[in-house]
Amino acid sequence: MNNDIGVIGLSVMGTNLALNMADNGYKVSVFNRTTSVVDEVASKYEKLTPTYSIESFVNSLKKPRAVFLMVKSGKPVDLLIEQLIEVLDEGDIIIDGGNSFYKDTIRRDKYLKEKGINFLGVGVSGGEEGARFGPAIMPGGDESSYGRVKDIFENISAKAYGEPCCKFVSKDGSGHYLKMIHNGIEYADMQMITEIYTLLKHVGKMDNDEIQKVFEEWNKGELESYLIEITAEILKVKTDEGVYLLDKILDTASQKGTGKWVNMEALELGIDVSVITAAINARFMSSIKSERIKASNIIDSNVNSVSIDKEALVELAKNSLYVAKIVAYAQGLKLMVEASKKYDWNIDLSELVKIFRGGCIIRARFLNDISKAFKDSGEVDNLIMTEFFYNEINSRLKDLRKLVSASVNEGIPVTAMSAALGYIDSYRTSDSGANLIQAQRDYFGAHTFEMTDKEGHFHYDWTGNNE
Ligand code: NBP
Repeated sequence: MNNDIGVIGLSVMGTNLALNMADNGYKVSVFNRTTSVVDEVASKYEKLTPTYSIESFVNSLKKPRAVFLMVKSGKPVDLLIEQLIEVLDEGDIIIDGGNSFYKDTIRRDKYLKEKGINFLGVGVSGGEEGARFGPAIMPGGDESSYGRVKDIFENISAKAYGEPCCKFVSKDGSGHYLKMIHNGIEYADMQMITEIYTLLKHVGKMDNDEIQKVFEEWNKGELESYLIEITAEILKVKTDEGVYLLDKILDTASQKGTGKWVNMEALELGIDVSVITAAINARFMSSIKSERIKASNIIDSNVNSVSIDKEALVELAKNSLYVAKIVAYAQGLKLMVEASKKYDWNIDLSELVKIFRGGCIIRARFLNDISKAFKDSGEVDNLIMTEFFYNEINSRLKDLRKLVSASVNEGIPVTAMSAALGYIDSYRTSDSGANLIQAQRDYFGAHTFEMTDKEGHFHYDWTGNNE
């Protein structure tokens, strides 16, 4: 047998990716640790080649072999790599398409290089549907090995504006890093939409039907995105009893690891990703429902009621969401830029953001503007410093301010939107209060301070106790 590629891991993602590859004319071998799953898949889908051992799987592939792992991240990937090393030949390629932590990918890349095996760490986004009909793909690793699978990846990926949503990122862990950034932005986007929904409901006193129409309308303009689209869809659904399903769903949201990784990384690199952090914290808060119920009976809301006309509120919400969304993307992408400097990835963001235009959860019309803004601006420190986006922010920042202030007065938590406003205000402050922090540090720890009118580091005897 001389199959083009093999997929190990036949859960939701692996099976659908294998079928997507087969639909695109590739001959695909499949294997799964629990072999009854291979039987199930083989009985349903004749176009896949079932195999029942790692050896027969590997022998079914043409050389250099391309082995695509789509298994649970962490230990399973390392265990499979160990088994594969035994049976693969020099020059063969192992591809990890799961949600691996990028530091594991860097480690595995180095380890496999020593063994003569090539490795690609590939971010895949789009869930089950994306995997089956076109995901966004973020390949990282050895570029010449990528050449072996480039056509397969581009053909199975989503297409947007005539281009595949798949572009080579850079070496070692860069593809998984970009996927992690994608997930961080996804958390932020979901939270901000949720805050707007809550505001329209509680401050605007709008019912689901009215809110649904707002999101549907927004999806025709600059806010057009997958998450706005599905929100409009969700708001339509009624149960058999005729009540909105959304109103019956418990307000507790869980999470997996990638959001947490973004925060850990941001702390390590000293980058402010406050909107993403707020989104993750909001999920933590959501999960302590019983504590929240207790608190709601004890702590008064002390609101200052605000009266805003419904139409005006919708307009404020639209402009605010747009500005806050810019900040969320700016923060995530800034982290990517800093990581690129640290790991010498030399990435081109104007190209890489195009990956997100289709197939993935954060796909949005304004990614075209982001790509163009980076291209037009050359080297910029931050997305919000590109001419297109600072003009957009300047024309709508007042609305974000009004919306956040209305929410604060009404006692509605809009922690992600507030974080976006706080970020812009911090970023545009040329003269902050950090002089006091320098002074405090010097006071209690003799950490010294720098001055506005002199070069060097100084210490002052604040208490008069030092000799
Ligand atoms: P899961 O993440 O649930 O993993 C299940 C697969 O891992 C099964 O095929 C299972 O084999 C295999 N596996 C495990 Br668990 N331990 C193994 C081991 N020690 N050796 C070999 N195989 C082992 O599947 P998924 O939801 O399809 O996701 C696959 C990857 O894609 C994950 O990294 C996930 O984070 C990522 N991802 C998922 C989505 C999504 O929407 N689900 C989206 C994007 C990325 P078994 O049948 O023998 O237990």
